[in-house]
Amino acid sequence: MKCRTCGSKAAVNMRHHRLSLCPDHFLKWLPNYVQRTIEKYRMFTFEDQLLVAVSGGKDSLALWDILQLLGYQTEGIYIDLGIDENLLYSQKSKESAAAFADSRGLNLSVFNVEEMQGESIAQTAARTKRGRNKPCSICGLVKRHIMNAFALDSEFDVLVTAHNLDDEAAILQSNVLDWSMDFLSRGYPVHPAGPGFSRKAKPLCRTYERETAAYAVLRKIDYMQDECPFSTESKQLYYKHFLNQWEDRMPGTKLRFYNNYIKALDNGAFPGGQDPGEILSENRCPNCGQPTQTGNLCAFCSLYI
Ligand code: Q46
Ligand code: ZN
Ligand code: ZN
Repeated sequence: MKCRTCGSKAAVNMRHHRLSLCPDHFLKWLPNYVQRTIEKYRMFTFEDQLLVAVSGGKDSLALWDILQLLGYQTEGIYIDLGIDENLLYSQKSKESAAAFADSRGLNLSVFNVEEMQGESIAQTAARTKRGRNKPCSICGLVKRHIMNAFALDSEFDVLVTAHNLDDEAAILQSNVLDWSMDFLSRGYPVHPAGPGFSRKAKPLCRTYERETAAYAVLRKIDYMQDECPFSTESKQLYYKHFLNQWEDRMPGTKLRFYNNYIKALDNGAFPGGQDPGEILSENRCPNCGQPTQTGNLCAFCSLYI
């Protein structure tokens, strides 16, 4: 297999794009592809201050690297979830994120959930009804709340997350199987800012996970390779498994599934959903001030009060 651009030996074969590239040309191609995605969905501009959510894994570090190369103004946020039983998952991933930031002279703000809330994610999951057997649901809620609050307080223009195409296709698959019209109506990869909510964007929404992995390896990024021990309990993994089988038989399945969904969204196929950034209610959570539909405690504060 040869590089389409220079004819030398290809290192990455992307059957979904009918494109094979050598390391040098792949490392040029992916940032350009991400830039085209940013422009296509009008995610942000070079004037915006971006806050990049980093986990220490391949996707978020590859994304931070790409945004820097493209010339965007970025800082990082890392949330220490305290998932350290057996694997020292949080400790090791924090070290990867911090080493990456240090090596490039970038700012990384670190938040420790246990220090802030008095207990780790695993402890909250074990104590609360909402989290029992579902630490990921607690974890997602806590991460979103802390990142959103920091992005607003520090006046970042956009909170950027590293969800890739495999993540987005799996979420979409789950929402389609449930016909969750509410979620389906707000699956766009960029969400406008609203009262109490930061603008959010997902520049890797059309990038396959194996592309970010190849990029991280070829760029010699020292990322955290272990998976969170709770990830095996996530439904997403199950959907990813099936999507991978379809992709194998029919290259491009995930990309078509996602792109055509976004086209359907643009054509008004899933109306009526309310973006969290568009909660126009005057009601505020009495503890943290975040907008809520009812004026009672928000979902995050309810976990701890
Ligand atoms: S960190 Fe948190 Fe993930 Fe671990 S507990 Fe689940 S959501 S799997 S991205
Ligand atoms: Zn080449
Ligand atoms: Zn609250």
